[in-house]
Amino acid sequence: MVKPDGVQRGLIGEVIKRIEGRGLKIVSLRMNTISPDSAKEHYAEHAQKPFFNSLISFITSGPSVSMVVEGKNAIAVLRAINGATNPINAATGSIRGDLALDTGRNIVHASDSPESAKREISIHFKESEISDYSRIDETWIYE
Ligand code: IDP
Ligand code: MG
Repeated sequence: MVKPDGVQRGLIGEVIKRIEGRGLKIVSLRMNTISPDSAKEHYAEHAQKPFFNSLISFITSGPSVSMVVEGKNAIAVLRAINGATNPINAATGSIRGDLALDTGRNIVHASDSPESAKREISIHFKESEISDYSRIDETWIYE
């Protein structure tokens, strides 16, 4: 997900470029302003954290771009593309390491396990909105 700060800062293309360039496949994509109910469901694991209310108001404050991304080790690779949660710890070369300074404005979200990916995808997308296709360069990305 490109969070509202990423959209406002004109970084949608920058995020997508890094995902596509790595060889990961975008199989669904949408811009919308997430509803408070969906946001609370999405971030349910953080409901007891002190930053929960500000996180929910931030993530629902304007349009964000949600994607479903597939590929070999997609979760680990995408989280490395994003970088550590706190940008101060994010490697240079990652999105957060190159473009962010504050944990509460860290531009992107990515699921942290296959189970959370399944759960989060079901909050943001219908099955019929996910495309099943091959990229023409797959034989040059995968051995
Ligand atoms: P992640 O986005 O790297 O998976 P999580 O620990 O799952 O990180 O936290 C979800 C989001 O909540 C973070 O991306 C960040 O926007 C926000 N967040 C996490 N910890 C803090 C904090 O200590 N202060 C403010 N916001 C936080
Ligand atoms: Mg997380």
